[in-house]
Amino acid sequence: MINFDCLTLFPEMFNGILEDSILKRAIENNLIEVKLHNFREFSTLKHKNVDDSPYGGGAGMVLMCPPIYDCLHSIENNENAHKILLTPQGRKYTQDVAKELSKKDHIILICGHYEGFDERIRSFVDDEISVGDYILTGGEIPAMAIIDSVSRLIPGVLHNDESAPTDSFENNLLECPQYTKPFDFMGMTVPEVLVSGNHQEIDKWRKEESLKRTKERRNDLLDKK
Ligand code: 4G0
Repeated sequence: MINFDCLTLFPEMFNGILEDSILKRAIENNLIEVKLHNFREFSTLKHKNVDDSPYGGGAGMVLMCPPIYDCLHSIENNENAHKILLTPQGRKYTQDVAKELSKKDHIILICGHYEGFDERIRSFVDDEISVGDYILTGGEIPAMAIIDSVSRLIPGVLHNDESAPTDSFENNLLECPQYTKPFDFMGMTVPEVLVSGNHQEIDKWRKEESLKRTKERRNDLLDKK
């Protein structure tokens, strides 16, 4: 069981992934728990502001410390949780990071908006993560990417043939081409080896195609091997 707590100004944004069949079932089966906390509720200011203009001047707004600090400390056992700030300046998120996080039992995700956080917020957390080199309007989509990718690594979350260990990236290789019925689609047929029944040949073909595809598209992954 992993417990996710998510600090966000837009908790409704998470409805989609939490109502999706796989994560919904994981929640129902007590394999994960996701709690959303709107830190605006912790603002003590008259208009419930959570941001202000930057010291030193300049455009944009900066998320202030007090609402995030108080929201964080309202979470039971927050001192033992792995606390993550979602920021374009964080360490880059990969399948290896997902695996590392899947071993935690309590993860707190802090989603910011605006132009960024008051620098002192960084001292509240254990980790800063970026899901890639691009800017979003908030940290919610990165938080959802983490909740989804970590949850599917928890034993029992995936059923069927979607078993995680054979996935791409698990072995730093892209998957080989895959085919299903019909055998002939508008003249495009399935490689004969796949219908040969020779499992040794099939395994060999898949390994070669996987390597070929990784070389063509993601040579950087081969350096990691
Ligand atoms: C903090 C994460 C948060 C600072 C968050 C923006 C992309 C990512 C945010 C900023 C995010 C990512 C300085 C623009 C919210 N966008 N790549 N937006 N700045 O993980």
